This record gives sequence, structure tokens and C-alpha cells, in this order.
Amino acid sequence: DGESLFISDLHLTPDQPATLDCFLRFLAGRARAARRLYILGDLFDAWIGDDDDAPLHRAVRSALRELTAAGAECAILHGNRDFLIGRAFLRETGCRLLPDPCLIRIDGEPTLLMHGDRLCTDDLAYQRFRRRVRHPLVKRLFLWKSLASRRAIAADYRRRSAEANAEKTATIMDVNQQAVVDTLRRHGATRLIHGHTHRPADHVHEVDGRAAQRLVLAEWRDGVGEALSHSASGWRRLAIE
Ligand code: OKV
Repeated sequence: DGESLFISDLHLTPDQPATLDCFLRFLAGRARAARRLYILGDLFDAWIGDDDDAPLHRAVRSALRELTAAGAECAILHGNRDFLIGRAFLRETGCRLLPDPCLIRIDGEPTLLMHGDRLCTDDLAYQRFRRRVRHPLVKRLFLWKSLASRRAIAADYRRRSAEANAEKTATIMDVNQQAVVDTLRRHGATRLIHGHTHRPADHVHEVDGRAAQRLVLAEWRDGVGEALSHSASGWRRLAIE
């Protein structure tokens, strides 16, 4: 019943036009022929509100609208950067927002979809930042500000985050193994698909004596992407150029 495609971490930004072009070609080609596209967070490198009318945002909105108008379904999860994607964006693109985590069935197997940042429980500074900026009242106060002051606040966050990350080790920035097993168990899932860590791999975890699979998606960069595909012929990683 058609192909499902999973992508994440495109981090679209005007500084990387080759990656934007790659994504637009993907939407008009492989994705349009698929039954459903899942975007598991961080489609954008930054998102400060649906009212941001930057050219990149307009190009992506209309390309997603063309995809959904052509009959492909597009489901999107918030990432750690574009968690302010809201109702106006969804209305304009025809995309559906899924909660993080979201349990779906693929081939009868309970499969959990996440962005992945919630699994990085060793990064206490990031989890604190996450709780703060995702608080409904904090989000509303931020969105009440003018676009100009939101841009200034966001630039400040990005500068401070780059400084903080330079001091963090690779282990702190990866998923916590216990968090993975706890999450799989809590949701009764035998498969987990996520992005965020930029460490594409197929992992096997043991959950209560049973094997569970964790498929980690790759980031898109320098005009090259990756999509995880599921169809009647099984699972495949596709290079997107
Ligand atoms: C997103 C991340 C920048 C990581 C700020 C309230 C507050 C939202 C915000 C500002 C930043 C998103 C919206 C961005 C993610 C960064 C740097 C690091 C690790 C507030 C609500 F508190 F200021 F009022 N933000 N932007 N980072 O530029 O897209 O995820 S962002």
C-alpha cells in the first residue's frame, strides 16, 4: 500500500541553499510518489513563529502544499529547533502534527516515532532549556513579541548554545541507553525511529528479553540527504541528492 518515507534534521537555513534545493527536488519527486512522508523534527534550523515570512519559509510552505495537494500525506513532529511550528503552518501546508512520541503500526509492529532529544537525558543543561522554552506560557509570551525582537532573542540563544555545546562531550549529546529501553517498554514498542543525534545507525536493544530495533536517521547537509524507506520490499536507506 505504497511507500512511507522518514526524514529528519534537514536544518533548513538560507546559509545552506544546496540542502534546500535537495529537499525541494525530493518533495517534487520521490516524496510525491510515496503514500506518506514523516518528518521527525528539525526540518528548520530555527523557527520563531509561523508569521516569519522569510523567502526560505515561503518556498518550503508552498512545496509542502504542492506535495499534500498531490495526494501524499505529510506528518511532522516538532524538533528541538522548530518546536514553535504551529497551526498556521499546518493549515498552509496541509501537514499533520504528530505528538512526540507517537506510536504507529508498520507491518503490524508497534513503532515509536520521536525526534530524539527527549532521550538525551544526560544533557541536563539542554533538558532544562527544553522545559523552559516549551512551557506554554513562555511560548505565548515569546510569540507576542515583534518579529524583530524574536529574531534578536533567537540569535542570542544560538550564540550561547554554540558556546555550551563546544564544552559538551559526545556521550552527553547521545541518547541515554536506559531512556531508550524505558521508552520502548512504556509504549510497548518493538521499533523506534528517531533523529536528532546525527548518528545514523541500526541498533538492537533488549527490552524484557525481546529484541527491539532503533533506527537513527541522518542529518541533511551540503546538499545531500537521506531518507529511510518502508514499502512492500522492506526497509531501505535512500541517498537523496
Ligand atoms: C531553537 C535552539 C535556537 C537547541 C525563546 C521562548 C524565550 C521560544 C524561544 C528562541 C530560539 C526558538 C524559539 C532555537 C533551538 C536554539 C539554540 C539552541 C539546543 C523563548 C520560546 F525564552 F526566549 F522566551 N526560542 N529559537 N537550541 O532560534 O529557533 O535546541 S531558535
